[in-house]
Amino acid sequence: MAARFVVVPAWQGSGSSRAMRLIDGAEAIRGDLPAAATTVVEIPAGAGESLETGVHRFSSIAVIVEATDAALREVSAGIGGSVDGPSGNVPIVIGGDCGVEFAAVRHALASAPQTALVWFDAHGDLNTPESSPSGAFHGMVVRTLLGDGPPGLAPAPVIDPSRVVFAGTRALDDAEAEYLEAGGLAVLSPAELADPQGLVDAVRATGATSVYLHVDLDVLDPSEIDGVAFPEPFGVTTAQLTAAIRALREQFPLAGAGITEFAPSAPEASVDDLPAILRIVSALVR
Ligand SMILES: [Mn+2]
Repeated sequence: MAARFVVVPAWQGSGSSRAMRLIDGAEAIRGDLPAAATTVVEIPAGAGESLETGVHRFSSIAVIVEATDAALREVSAGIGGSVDGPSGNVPIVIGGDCGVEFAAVRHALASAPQTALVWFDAHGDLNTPESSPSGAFHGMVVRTLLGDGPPGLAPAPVIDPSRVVFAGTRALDDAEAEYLEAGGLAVLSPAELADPQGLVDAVRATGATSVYLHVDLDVLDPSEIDGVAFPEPFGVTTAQLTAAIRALREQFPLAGAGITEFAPSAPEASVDDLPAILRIVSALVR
């Protein structure tokens, strides 16, 4: 597999008052990636306006979606170098907040509609603009991909709920929990990831022929990573996460992947977390 990195230092989708730390996080990861295989997407400097969508900073988010989409098209077309060669590139998106995954998953589904979306995340990101307590787009990404997002962010195609597998998810808003239960979506707790076979079986049961792997770093236990804005206790270890990624990659071709939500308290603080993050990168591309 030829991987190419698309760095999207977006912060406008985050509900954190310290969202701009995500810019430092993206830059810190970028610094350890091979420059010849990395594209950086330019992000609007401004916060943007909601434009009555119910999504905080929607105007900037829409611009970021289009800029990311353009970069992904170039990468998939084989323009520019990659880790292993010039063509057949699989984009690995580096956030930024989880909102960057909307364009990335949409792009993957457009060429590989039989893809399962594995959402390694402490959170469900299943709010609608109406149900969201914060108005932050990063909490609406999966629901937007399922077709219930703000007007103007249309997935093409909509992903079927039976193709979504949540992994390590342990913090849901009430409306998200109701939606999950009513829709029968697959959820594996952190404890259920101790043996990766359960996750492989869950993805196999979707009938998918490829996988998109979303990693919000808050899927990790807070003892494993400092630089996340929304830490949740009782997460997975880095070793469990990378073992799960490798087990999935042995069974399914990778349609795309993303690593999101790295928000170190200061640029120099990123060194503590980068070894774990680079182990995850390595599991995704090697
Ligand atoms: Mn999260």
